[in-house]
Parts: sequence; structure tokens; C-alpha cells
Amino acid sequence: MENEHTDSNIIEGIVSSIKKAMHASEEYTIVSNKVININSKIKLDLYDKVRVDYTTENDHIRVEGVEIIGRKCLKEYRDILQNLVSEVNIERNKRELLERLKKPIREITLPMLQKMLNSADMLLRSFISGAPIIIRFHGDGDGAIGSIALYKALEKIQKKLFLNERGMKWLINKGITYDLESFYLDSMFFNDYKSVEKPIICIIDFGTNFGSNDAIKNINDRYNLIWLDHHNIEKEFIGVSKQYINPLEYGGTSDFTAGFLTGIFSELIAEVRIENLKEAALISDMSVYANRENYEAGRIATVVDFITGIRESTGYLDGPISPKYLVKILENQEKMNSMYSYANELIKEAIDAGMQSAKSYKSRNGITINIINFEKIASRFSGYLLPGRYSSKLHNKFESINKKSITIVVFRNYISFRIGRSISDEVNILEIIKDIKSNTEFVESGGGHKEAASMKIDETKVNIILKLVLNKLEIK
Ligand SMILES: [Mn+2]
Repeated sequence: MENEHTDSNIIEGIVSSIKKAMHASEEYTIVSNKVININSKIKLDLYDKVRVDYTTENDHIRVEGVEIIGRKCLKEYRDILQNLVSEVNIERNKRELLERLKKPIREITLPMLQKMLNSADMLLRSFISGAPIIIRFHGDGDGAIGSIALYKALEKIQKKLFLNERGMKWLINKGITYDLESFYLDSMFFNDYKSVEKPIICIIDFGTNFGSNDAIKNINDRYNLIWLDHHNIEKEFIGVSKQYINPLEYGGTSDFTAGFLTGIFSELIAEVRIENLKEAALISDMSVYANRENYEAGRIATVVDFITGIRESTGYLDGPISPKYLVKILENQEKMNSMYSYANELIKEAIDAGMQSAKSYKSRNGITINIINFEKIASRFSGYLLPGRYSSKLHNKFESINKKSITIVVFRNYISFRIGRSISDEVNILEIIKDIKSNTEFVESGGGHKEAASMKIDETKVNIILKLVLNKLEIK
């Protein structure tokens, strides 16, 4: 029986992905001139050609019947997928992107472009055909903003090509490694699927260190990895491969941040205008390319820093942090205003407190070193302002007094360093960290960029380590 709000439709296409289910009916992705996700009680196999009768009612799709009309339709599948991918038109997106890019970003982007295009094509094929995808982004402003950019791009494609929603997994990564435990969780998720295209793990803004090596070894070629990062590449790190994209490999510096890089990647994938987001990523990570005059981008950076910084236990957030959640907040002016002013207030108070409690040292060549114990400050600000994030903001303040400043923030077993740009070459903090690490037993790990670095230490040895650092900075 027809009712006037219901549309009856038929679609014929090829099964490209299966989500196994123990007791319920399995879920299938069918590609045709559009993509549809359905549940079916009849068991289907990959490359089956099927005819699906469905009705739509207020955007909701209900399957009325499924019939298998062909088997092993490999060639047809390939043609259909190719058509769908062509509809996205990466080439046109690339041309338009290149028209917008200016020096010096353009010079760094050009040599990375081929790798980005290959990755974009790979991601699109898996995305469109329903292969499982996990996107892990670093839980700071830069990483989270990168995830928003990619989310917007994929959402745009979904709206264009899909008849109903396409699920995927977005995970915030608080740590800086892609470890074995994460990999096991990811492969468990993938195990529920059978798909023509490979599952994809996409990593944004973290993981470039030897702690990720074990996971990388385990990935082998069952899964595709797309990796967008801008951290220093340790010699021991084995992850530099086909789809590992890092501006540092192409004459760029970490100022070309991962959120910004993911923004450009997203612009290749879909026609999205995300200038403010890209700029916000630069601001959030204190990049030299940041344009601090861009008020809207500054607001985004502050609010995303705030959201990713507060402890979930404070109850301030009403959902887990995902790009979908972040977009909802960014699009709500009222929420933005209140979070923005609250975050700014906290920053101001915390910075005042830090300036008052800092221990200052002066080197012979005019460098001021300020050491702050973050413990007391942290407890007063509900977990927002992680030590790293805090160091950057506090350091800006110290730099406005003396350009030649070093800010050292200590928080339990963690020390964060910020070095003024004008002195970062002569100071070489990465060398100092490496030295202390190889000459003592007190350093668990350390690294970063030459203007922003950190180390994890044996907490009971913090005073010895600070003394060694001061020594190396020629302060007795
Ligand atoms: Mn970053």
C-alpha cells in the first residue's frame, strides 16, 4: 500500500562491504550510481549483484526486499566504483587548491602533492565502498581541528553519493604514540568487516616516534595507513612509508602543522572552504604561518584548545570529543561566545599565577629562563591548560618582556620547554635533551621541535635534571 509520504525505489548494485553480525541481520554496502547501506536477512557475498527494493520516509530508508541477480561481478564493481570516485573529481579540487595556495606554503605543498593525491584516492575508494575506517587524531587543538576538516570533507561526499549515513570511527588520541594496544583495538573493529577495499587507519598529528614501531610492524598490508604528521622524525622511527606525509620530509618545518596539512588534504578530497579552520590549526600550534589578525580563526583555536584540554570528568562537556561534536559547538554562536570568554578568563588567570610563581634565571648572553611548577596552577583550572599548551601561552607573555626567553614548565614527570624563536638555534634544546637522556638514567623519553620540546622523566629526579639543563644553558 502506498502512502503519500513514502517513495518506493529500486536500486541495482554490487555488494562492496559486509559488516558481520552474530545474531542480527548483517549490514551491507551496495554501490551503484549512489551508495546505499542496508540490512539484509538473505546472506550476501562481496561482488554479488543485488536488486534492492526500498522505501524512503523522511530521509529514512527501509528495505522492502533484496534479491541476488548476479555473482562475482568484479568488473562491474570496478567500473561502478571508478565512476563514483570520478564524481568527486580530485583533479578539479587539486587545480582549485593550487590556484589558492601562495608562497611559502605552496613550495612545501607541491612536492607532497602526489603522495596526498594517492592517499586521497585510497581513502575515497574505501570510504565510498564502505570499508571500515578509523581516524585517530591527536587530542590537542591542531589535531582536533585537522579531524574537523577531514570530517567536513567526508560529510560532503556522503551527502553527494550516499543515500543514507555512512558510519566510521573517530578517536581522540591523548598520547603521542600509535601503540600496540591501539592497533589491537583497531584490528578488532576491522575484524567485524569483510570489504573489497582495504580498511583504513588514518593518523593525524601524532605517532612519529619509535613507540609506534610495534604497531606499524603489525599493520603489514592488510590495512592501509594514511598518516599526516609534522613532528620531528626520530632515526629509530620506522613509519616513513608510502602514505606517511610529513612536511619535514619536503623542506618544510613543523610550522606546517598537521591540522593545516589535513586541511589541505581535505580540500583535495572535497570542495570545502575551510580557510578559518586551517588558520586556526596554525594559531593553535603556534606556527610562524599563523595570522593572529584573523579573529574568527583565533576564536576557533581557543575554543577547540579549551574543549580538548578540559578533563572530561569536569562535566563541562556533554558528549565525547568527536569532530561531529566539535562542529556542533563551532556552529552554535551562543556556545562559542560563552566558551570563548570562559577559556580566555582561565588563561589570563593561570598566566598571571604562573608569572608570579616563576623562578627566574639570567644567562650571561642575556637569555631569561623562567621555571614554573605547574602542579599548583593546574589544580586551580579544572584541567584545561595541559602543561604543554600552558607553556606556549605563558611563554608568549615572557617573550613580550624579553624576546630572548626560555620557559620551562614542570608537571610531575613531565617537563615542557619553550624557546624563543630568535634563540632557538643557539640554544638547541633537542641536543640538550638528548645529552641528558644519554648521560643519565632519569629520562624516559624526550623530543619535539626546536622551539617546543618536552621530556618525560623520573619524577624524583626533577631537581637534578633542571640543574643539568641550567648548566647546559651556562647558568650556574
Ligand atoms: Mn600538531
